[in-house]
Amino acid sequence: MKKTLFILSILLSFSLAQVVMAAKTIKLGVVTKPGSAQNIVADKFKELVEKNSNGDYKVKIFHSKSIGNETEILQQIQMNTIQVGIITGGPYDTFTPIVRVINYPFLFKNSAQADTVLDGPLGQEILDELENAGFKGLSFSENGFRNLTNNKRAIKSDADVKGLKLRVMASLLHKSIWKSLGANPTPMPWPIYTELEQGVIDGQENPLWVMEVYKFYEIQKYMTMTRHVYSPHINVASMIWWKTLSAGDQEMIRKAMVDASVFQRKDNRDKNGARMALLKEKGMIIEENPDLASFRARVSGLKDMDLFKDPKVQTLLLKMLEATK
Ligand code: EAX
Repeated sequence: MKKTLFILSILLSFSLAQVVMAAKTIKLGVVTKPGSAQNIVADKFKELVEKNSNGDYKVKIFHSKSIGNETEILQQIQMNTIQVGIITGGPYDTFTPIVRVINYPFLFKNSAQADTVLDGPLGQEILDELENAGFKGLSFSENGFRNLTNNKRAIKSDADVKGLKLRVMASLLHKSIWKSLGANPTPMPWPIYTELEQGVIDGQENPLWVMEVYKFYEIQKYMTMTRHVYSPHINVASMIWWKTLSAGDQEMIRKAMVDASVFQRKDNRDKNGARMALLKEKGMIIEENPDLASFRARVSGLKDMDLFKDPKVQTLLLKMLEATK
């Protein structure tokens, strides 16, 4: 009897320990592959959380679409099967329409302005708003300013865009931007190498690091520095999970994500010079000074579209436009 009790108690404490350990594993989802902007944030976050919690928490990173595309990762975060995500701004569009505001074309003039606005009260309004969709908004890191690449022709002004088959993110705003510019946009989840290679689409738009890390220089001849949208990542936690954490753990985790974001933004920007050099060396034909006024003129009506009709969204957009004048 004593022996049975002894064995039982050992078994019990073992399984209890497992429950405790399992509860402390943070599953983190990104759609992109190691070396990508999202993964650099994820790696830093993992390092900081594991260090600052003295090993209480482990972060397990799921990348390269191993748990689905960005929309699917967001759905899993809502259900708390995944706790944390580093997700591009675009796909939030259907979950929390107010996020559209930061993807507005030609909104931010430069990185410093994007930091000031997103780290300030307007960025906080967006993070807070995410709670209504089941996400605890933690911070913004960056994909960066998006540029157009294609395989058809050099693009200098809006007229050259006409009829291009372009892949866009799962975002109604992104689709509307490219429709307004005369392209033929098709929403597709990431990644898109095969579609570009096979000519299902003529082009795509993304920040410089993507052309390097995903080797788009192998399959895209032309790039135009349009910088049409500043594309942040919005880093979130599952609201269901968040509510179970102590205030101390919440703050440790939030701070780790903020620090990882600040680290990654600088890292990304520091590398852009070398990336341009690499892409030229690989033979891409790069238009560095396109006629951006012609692009701007085409998208200027977007703020009056249905996408921004909701009074809350409209109000924030106007504040954003004012703050970035
Ligand atoms: O970072 O889907 C996209 O175009 C995103 O920019 C993607 O996450 C690459």
